[in-house]
Amino acid sequence: MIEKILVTGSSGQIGSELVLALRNIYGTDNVIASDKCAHTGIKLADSGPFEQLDVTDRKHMAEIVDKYNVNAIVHLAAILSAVGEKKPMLAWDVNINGMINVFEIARERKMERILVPSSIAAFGPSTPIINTPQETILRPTTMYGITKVTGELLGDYYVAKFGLDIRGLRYPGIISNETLPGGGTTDYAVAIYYDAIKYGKYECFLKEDTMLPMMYMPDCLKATLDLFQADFNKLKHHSDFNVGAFSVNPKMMAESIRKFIPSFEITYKPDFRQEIADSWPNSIDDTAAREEWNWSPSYDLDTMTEDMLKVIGEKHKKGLI
Ligand code: NAD
Ligand code: AKB
Repeated sequence: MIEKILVTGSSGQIGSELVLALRNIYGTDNVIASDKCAHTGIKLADSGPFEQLDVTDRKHMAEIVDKYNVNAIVHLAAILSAVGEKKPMLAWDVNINGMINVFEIARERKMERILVPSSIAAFGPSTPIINTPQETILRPTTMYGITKVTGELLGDYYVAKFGLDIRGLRYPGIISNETLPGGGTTDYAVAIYYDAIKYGKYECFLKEDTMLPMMYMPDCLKATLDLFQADFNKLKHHSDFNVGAFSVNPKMMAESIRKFIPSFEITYKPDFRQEIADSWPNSIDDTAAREEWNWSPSYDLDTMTEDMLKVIGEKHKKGLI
């Protein structure tokens, strides 16, 4: 039975919302948030246990695990694609050594469950780009992607070799309005909404026709919690589930915003992130997730746009952004 969950990287885009969702299910005191950064990034009213933890420090991670009798870990701490290309050794160190620390501590203590996200970054230019299959070519050209493929393989190794319960899903670009993204290639899809509200215009760092799979945060939380709670005996895959919601390019996103802000303007100035985006799929086949744990998204582009503009608009009116 899951009793105490440690969440690493909890101050980030996903962790700051996932911790609250986990606390709603498992109880505030049973979900220990942790991040290298001292600030929690979590709404104060809902705050619970928080520990400052650098995941590359295995001794400190083990001390925190033992202090709280942690028996499950959701491992979110990572360096994402754009920062990873600027600092590849940092990406290797945090993503690989952080992950092996989690797996080894879990193995030594025979933990109940581990969840580690992978990404569409596990794919590369030689992967089929339309409706990318579950089982396919994994030859990424970014350091971030290399660490994600390694994580998937390591996760499956620990399942097969040590019988650990490890689960993971290949998130597409995640779009949200609580915490800003932490240095990825899909970050434009969040920035565009903030700039639409604040300035009525946006300069995009990707070309207008760069099609990528994306997902709104409520669906990301749903996918993560559904997989975390799925019956292990029904899973044929473990660390590498494709999950999709919708595919979009910057031009389509601008058109969606114009349905609510007709005067919105977009310009394009592609930078180094274009090459990263061009190496990733356009769309994802998530049949395995649908069959093995009933995955099904709720939001499409326009329903997400309406909600994003509403929430960010309210923040702007209150002077919070
Ligand atoms: P993020 O960059 O917003 O947050 C990551 C957090 O990790 C940050 O709060 C950072 O302070 C922390 N961190 C960095 N180095 C650390 C270290 N050494 N020790 C402890 N903490 C450290 O990332 P996110 O978007 O929340 O991503 C969470 C997970 O989901 C990652 O594994 C990421 O690869 C994956 N993912 C995210 C997306 C997305 O679009 N957000 C898409 C695919 C996969
Ligand atoms: C990034 O752009 O690096 C992330 C991801 C898709 O993994 N959002």
